[in-house]
Amino acid sequence: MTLTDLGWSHFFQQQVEPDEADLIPARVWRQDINQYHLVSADGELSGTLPGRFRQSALSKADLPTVGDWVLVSPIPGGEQGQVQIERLLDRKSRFSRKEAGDVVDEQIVAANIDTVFIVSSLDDDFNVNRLERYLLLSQDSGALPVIVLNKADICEDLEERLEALGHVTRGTPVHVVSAKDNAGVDIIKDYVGPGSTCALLGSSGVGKSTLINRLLGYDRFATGEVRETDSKGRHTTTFREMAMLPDGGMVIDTPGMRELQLWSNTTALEGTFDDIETLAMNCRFSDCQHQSEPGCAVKQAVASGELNAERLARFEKLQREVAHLVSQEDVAARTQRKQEFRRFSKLIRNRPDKRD
Ligand SMILES: Nc1nc2c(ncn2[C@@H]2O[C@H](COP(=O)(O)OP(=O)(O)OP(=O)(O)O)[C@@H](O)[C@H]2O)c(=O)[nH]1
Ligand SMILES: [Mg+2]
Ligand SMILES: [Zn+2]
Repeated sequence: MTLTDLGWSHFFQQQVEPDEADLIPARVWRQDINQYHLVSADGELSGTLPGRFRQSALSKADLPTVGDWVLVSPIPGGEQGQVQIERLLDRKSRFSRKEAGDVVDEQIVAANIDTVFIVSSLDDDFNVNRLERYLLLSQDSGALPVIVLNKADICEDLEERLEALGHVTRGTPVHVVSAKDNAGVDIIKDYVGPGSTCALLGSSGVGKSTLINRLLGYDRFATGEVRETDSKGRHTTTFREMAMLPDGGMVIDTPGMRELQLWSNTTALEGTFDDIETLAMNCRFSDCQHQSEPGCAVKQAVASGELNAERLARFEKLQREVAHLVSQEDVAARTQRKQEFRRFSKLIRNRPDKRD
C-alpha cells in the first residue's frame, strides 16, 4: 500500500518540516482509550500519544482522531510496530459537532474526508429536520455531503418522503438504496475512488454498518436490530473505525449520534438557508426579524406559498441555537482566561526571586 492509497497528498507533504524527514506518516484508523491504531505505507502500527499533547491541547479537537494524519517515530527498545505520535498534521476537512452534554467543545467526528454520506432510513425514523441539521453541519466540513436513504424495501410512501425532503436538500445528491436487498448500494462506490475517504453518518439503526458491510463484501462490522416500536437503533456501533474498500478508497463507520448540536457559526446557516437570506434582502428594515414588521418580504413569501412556513420556523430555531452557542463559547473562553490568569499569578508568586 502506498501513502497515496491511504489518502496522502501534497497538502500533507508540504506540512512536513525538513527536520521531520525521519518521521513516518501514518493515518489514524481507530482510537482506543490509550492507543491509536494507525496504518502507514509499511502496514499497521500501534501508537501512543505523549502527555504533552493533552497538556497543550486547548480543545479536544487538537488531539488526533479517526481519519487524521500524524507523524510518528519508533519507540526505542519498544516492540515491533510500537510508535509514539510526534505531531498531528493540519486537516483538509472535518465533520464536527458540539460535544454531547453540557461541555462546550468541538468534537471532530471524522477528519480528512472527501465525502460525507448522511444516512437516513425510510422507516418511522425518517426525519427531515434531522437531515437538514446534518446538512448544515456538513456545510463547514470541507467534504461533499450526499444523502443516502436506506431501507427502501420497507418504504411505502417514497414519493411523499422525497417531496418532503425536497424542501431542504437544495442540490445535495439524494440516493435511495436498500442495504438489505443490496439494491442501489453501488452508487456509493462512484463517490469513493482510490485514495479518497468517506464517512457514513446518521442516527443509530439507519443501517450504516450494514451498508459498509455490503461495500466491503463481507460482514466486517456488527449490526443490530432496531426497536419495533419506533424503528430506533440500539447503538450497536460504539466507536469510529476506518476500513479499506476492495476497489480502493476508505470508509469510516461511526456510531449513531444521539445529539447533533451545532458546532458552527452563522456562515453555515446562511449557506443552508440562502433562500431565506435572499428574501430578507427585500424586507423594508435591514434588521427585520420577520415577526410582525411591516414590509417583511419573508412573511410575504410564506403567505404566498413561495416559502415553506416550517422551513422558516426551523431556520429561526437554528438561529437561536447558534446565538446560544456563541454566548456559551464566550463564557467558556472567559472561564479559561480566568484559570490561566490564576495559574499565571500563582507562578509569579512562587518565583524564587519574589520570595522573601
Ligand atoms: N429492511 C431493511 N433493514 C435494514 C436495511 N439496512 C439495514 N437494515 C437493518 O437495520 C438494523 C440496523 O442496522 P445497522 O447497520 O446496525 O445500523 P447502524 O446505522 O450501523 O446503527 P448503529 O451502529 O447503532 O449506529 C439491522 O437490523 C439491519 O439488518 C435495509 O436496507 N432494509
Ligand atoms: Mg453501526
Ligand atoms: Zn422580514
